[in-house]
This record gives sequence, structure tokens and C-alpha cells, in this order.
Amino acid sequence: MAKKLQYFNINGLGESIRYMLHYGGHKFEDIRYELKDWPIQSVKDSLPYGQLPLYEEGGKTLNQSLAIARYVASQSQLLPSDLWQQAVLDAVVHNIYDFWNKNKIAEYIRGDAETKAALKKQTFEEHIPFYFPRFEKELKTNKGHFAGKLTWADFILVGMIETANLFYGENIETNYPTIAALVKTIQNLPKVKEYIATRNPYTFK
Ligand SMILES: N[C@@H](CCC(=O)N[C@@H](CS)C(=O)NCC(=O)O)C(=O)O
Repeated sequence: MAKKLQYFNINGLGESIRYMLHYGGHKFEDIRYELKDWPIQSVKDSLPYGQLPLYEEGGKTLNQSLAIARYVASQSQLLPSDLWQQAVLDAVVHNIYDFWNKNKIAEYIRGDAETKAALKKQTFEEHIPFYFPRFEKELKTNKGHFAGKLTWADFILVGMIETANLFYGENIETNYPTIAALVKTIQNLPKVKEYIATRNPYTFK
């Protein structure tokens, strides 16, 4: 049965999953909703917890972006078989989400100019300086990847960075050379590159 991913027409919590589906050569229905049209009540009511992303395969559904990402990674040779390494990568992706959740992005999206400026300031003065040197160090000591080779954790970091860059209109990875190199590596994976070239650029105003 067909695979399906429902998410908004932005990168957000969905793009790393899309990247991994393309990387793994999976055919899937890429269903997107425009943020400006949300909530589409009939869609929201059909979601188990009222939120996106939602993944469907073989008549079954899975919510929670990290659960979906981990499953898709397992189907795309992006999850190591060693259980300790899996646990280390689980910790990595939760560290990345901790960073992301500190930015209060829902508040940022809804906020007026003053709120946006204050939240952005906090992200750039507190959260990036705390998390990014740590991510940079982990990548540097592991040959540019979190696990010494390409895994789903690399995709999750790049997805979050691209999302932050969309919302803040910046390149937040610029001062972190190993992170910046990883962003390029993922974007240049042949199937990911092909996908990026076929989709419209994301916008946020
Ligand atoms: N913990 C959930 C969070 C999901 C979430 O916050 N989804 C947001 C978009 S990024 C959403 O659906 N917002 C619309 C709504 O709540 O109505 C996950 O990681 O999947």
C-alpha cells in the first residue's frame, strides 16, 4: 500500500523525513497544507493528536515526527544496527529537539514584530551559543557525522537548521564549519538534491 506523509508546505518537522524518504528511494505521497489555511478542521479532526506530521504505510498511521523519522531511517539504512549506537543517536536527536523547543517557534510565528525580535535575540544570544558548539564538537570528533557515518541524526540537525534559517532569515550554521559542511553534504546527496530542485522554495513572512 502507498506511503503517505502529511505535513505543512514548509520544512519544519517534516523536511528531514522527506529527505530520508527520497534518500532511501521510497515512493510516497507528499501531502502538504498551507499554513495560512490552517486549521483545516476536517484534516485536524482526522489526525490522532490533531497535529502534523502524520505518516501512513500499509493502512497504518504513525504520528510524532521523531518516531516517523526513526522508522523511515530504519527503512533507508540510516539507523545503525548496534543498540548502543542507536541509543546515542536517540540522545542526539532529543538534544537537537531540546534546542528547537527552546526557540518557542509557535509563539514566534504568531508574535508581533517586538515579540519576534525578542525571541530571535534569545535564540541567537543564548540557545545557539549553548547548543551549536556542542553539536560542532560531536560532529568534529566523529568525522563530520554524529556516528562517524551518515545517519538519521545528521538529517534531523540539518532539517532543524534549515527551518531556523527560514524563520529567522539567517544562516545560523555559518560560524560552525563542521555543521555548515554537514548541511552541504545532506543537501548534495544526489536524491535529496534532485528533490530540492523540484520543489518550490519555502517562504515565511
Ligand atoms: N511532538 C510533535 C509536535 C507536532 C507539532 O507541533 N506539529 C505542529 C506543526 S510543527 C502542528 O501540527 N501544528 C498545528 C496544530 O497544532 O494545529 C511532533 O514532533 O510531531
